[in-house]
Parts: sequence; C-alpha cells; structure tokens
Amino acid sequence: MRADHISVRASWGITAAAVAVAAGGCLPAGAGAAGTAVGVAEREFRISLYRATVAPGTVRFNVTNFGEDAHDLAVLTPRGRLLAISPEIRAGRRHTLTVRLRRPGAYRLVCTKLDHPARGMRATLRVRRPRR
Ligand SMILES: [Cu+2]
Repeated sequence: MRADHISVRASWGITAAAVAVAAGGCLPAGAGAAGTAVGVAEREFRISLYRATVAPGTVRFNVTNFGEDAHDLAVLTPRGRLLAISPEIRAGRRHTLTVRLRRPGAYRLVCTKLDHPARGMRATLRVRRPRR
C-alpha cells in the first residue's frame, strides 16, 4: 500500500522525508494541525492520489504532470464549491497546492482543462473525522 510505503520512508532518520515529518508533513494520524502531504500524479486522462484519506487540516497536494498535455488541479468541497486551483502545469512539471480541508467528507479533485474531467481526470479525497 502506498501510504504505508510513505510512512516507512519517513521513519528513516535524517532524510528529506524526516524533515517533512518534523514539519508535520507525513504523520499518518493526528497531523491535522500541521498538515498532510498528498502526492498527485496527472496524465491523460487520469488523476492518481497517493493517499485516499487524510485527517482534517492543511493538505499539500504535490502534483506532478506525467502526461504530455498541460493540466491543472482544482479542489472542490463535497458540495462542489471551488476551494483552490493550481496554475496550468505543463508536461513534466510539478506544483504544490496547499488547501485547508476542515470538514470530513469527500472532496473532489479535477483537471479543469477542456473535456479532461469527462475523460477521466477526476478523483476523490476523503477527509475522515478527527480522532479523539
Ligand atoms: Cu487535464
């Protein structure tokens, strides 16, 4: 499972991943206040998330365009309100989009270019209820 893989790497000591953990980046639980990183791979015509679920709080979407066309990434609330949108990300480029997702629910991620959502560039990220 990819999320486990990320966690294992993050436990390695003095690495870039460990620095991210120190900043609250990769903690799997209770990381709501400091934030969670979510890798996003875009290509024609698919959006793949490296985590399906996060805790409520700040989420950093690390988007990489592995395709040949330009894409973007928009984050919508479960009700469809636009929260944030990246600039156009050209082929082979990366962009980090930081968004606060406070409430539990199924947030929608789409590429807004032309007919890309209809062709499959859609994904769902679940924000789970806070653990007590
Ligand atoms: Cu696209």
